[in-house]
Amino acid sequence: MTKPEVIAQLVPKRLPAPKKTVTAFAPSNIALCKYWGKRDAELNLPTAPSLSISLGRLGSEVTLTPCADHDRYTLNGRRLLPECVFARRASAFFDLFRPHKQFFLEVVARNTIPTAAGLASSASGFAALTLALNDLLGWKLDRRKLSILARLGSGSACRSLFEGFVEWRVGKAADGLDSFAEPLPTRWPDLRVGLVVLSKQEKPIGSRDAMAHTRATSPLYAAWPATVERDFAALKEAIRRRDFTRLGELAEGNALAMHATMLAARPAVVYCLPESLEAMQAVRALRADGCEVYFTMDAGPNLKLLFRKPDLRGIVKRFPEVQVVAPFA
Ligand code: 2P0
Repeated sequence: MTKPEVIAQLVPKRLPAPKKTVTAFAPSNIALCKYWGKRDAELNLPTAPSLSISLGRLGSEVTLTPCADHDRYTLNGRRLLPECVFARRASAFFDLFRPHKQFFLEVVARNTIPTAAGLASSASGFAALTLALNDLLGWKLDRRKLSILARLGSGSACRSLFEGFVEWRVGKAADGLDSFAEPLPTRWPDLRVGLVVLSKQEKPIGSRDAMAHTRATSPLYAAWPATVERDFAALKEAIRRRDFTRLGELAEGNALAMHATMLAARPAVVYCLPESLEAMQAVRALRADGCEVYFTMDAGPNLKLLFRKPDLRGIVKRFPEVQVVAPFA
């Protein structure tokens, strides 16, 4: 199944004239139960479900304006070269939807989450682009369908269409029409996410390639889908019951299990730096001291902390640079 075949089932054929300019925003999301491995690389269909939390006002804002000759990109006030990864991937995404061959877009994007720190993923960017295209081209699609389209740009983008806790259904259909994200009903006002930036170095390998390499070569990968299924069900239950200890233990365990699959890949994929391990130990020491905090970590060396509002002071003392997000504020 190809992307155009899926899109033909979702996007209306008769559309109004495109608007002159539109702006859309989508939040970043942090997975508590990770997406790591695809059953279909063309459609970004996952091998297992995942569950994330969206970061409120931290994310990507994009303005799209039709223009002549070629696509143009500005990110945080700087022009991007058309060869850079984001520009190439975004233009390939636009290719799927251009009303005619000479239809190009001027993209002005602003990330409100630190890009240089490797915290901005493609998720909020592709979610915002999808929302903007829906408005610009007059598709009038609901969020579930937009979630499916955003997934074609980047898997984790399907979760950035929603606020709060979000699950991404694994689905089983070959066309992926049953693999979309949807929000969970639980709100948790005193939950906090802390972003701890430990390195601004470029990562050794992008998550798309690292994921495929892990799946293809890691002897530990065989255990991963079943681990995720269990963690996913338990996390949903912990969220429903607002059991923070269980949520933290599951999220931390799931992140470490994902990194274990990568460490066993041949050659290994190592995102951890000495600073990452030191921060993990610090989190555990805080916990032993009665400050209940957990970490999760994605395809990069930085940590994301999970804690509740009353523990903020202890965390800021140990991690003075932490950027704190209140996802339900
Ligand atoms: C996640 N990550 O669940 C996991 C945890 C990274 C580590 O989703 O190839 O950029 O575009 O579908 O979505 C990063 O993968 O990959 C990711 P593609 P994506 O957040």
